[in-house]
Amino acid sequence: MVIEVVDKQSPIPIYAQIEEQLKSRISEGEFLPGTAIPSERELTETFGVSRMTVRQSVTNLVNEGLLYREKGRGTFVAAAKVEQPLSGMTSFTEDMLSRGMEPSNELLKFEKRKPDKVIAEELQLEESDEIFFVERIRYADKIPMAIERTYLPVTLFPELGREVLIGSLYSYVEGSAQLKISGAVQRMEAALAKREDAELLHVETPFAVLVIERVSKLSNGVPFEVVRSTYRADRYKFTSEIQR
Ligand code: 16G
Repeated sequence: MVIEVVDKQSPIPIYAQIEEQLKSRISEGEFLPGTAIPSERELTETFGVSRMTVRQSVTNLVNEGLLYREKGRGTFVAAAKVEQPLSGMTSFTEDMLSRGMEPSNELLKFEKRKPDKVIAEELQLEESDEIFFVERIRYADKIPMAIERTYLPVTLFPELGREVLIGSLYSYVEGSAQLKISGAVQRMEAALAKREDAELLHVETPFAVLVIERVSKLSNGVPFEVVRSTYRADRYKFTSEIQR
């Protein structure tokens, strides 16, 4: 095994030096996603430091999302996060395909119902109108990435069926339904996953998520969907280009 050195005279704290070394071993591919890093005891020996120091370094990397712990099994290297630009209006299917990942969906609910007040307002409907409520778990390479709850006016998509929702909603809207999507307003906030959502995403609570709400419009200005998406914060980061 490589004997790692820490410089005890350096102004950089020892735990930070260990963090850096572990990070570069991850980025150089020595520790691959899904594989275990050496145990705390082994790291204590290789670095010649206290267990407390090693634990501090590992905890910082866990908090950064580079490593994850599994009870009784050890500490593992996390897969790199999906980096999602916030500029274009893309669909989940497009996003994953463009990264060479395989998208798939689990359709949990597909129901016709009356909208509540907020959804009715956002979709510019009456509370007596009907909407489709769709709940899907969205996977990339079979890993659950997000839970998506979508509200769609029935009048716009009278033919909508389960087979569509197992694939891409946007290709249906722009394909068979022959409608033109023009843009959306989005809000994003950080939250802790609700117990139900944590279970669906196969993660342990407390678990950080990013919640995005999107209200999307057609080219004629008519809102066609309200979507609330709960993304795993350990799998996603969002980027935006800004100008001054
Ligand atoms: C994205 C959109 C969502 C849209 C879905 C369609 C965000 C925050 N949300 O998840 O609004 O309904 O894509 O995806 O980006 P699909 O065409 O793959 O079904």
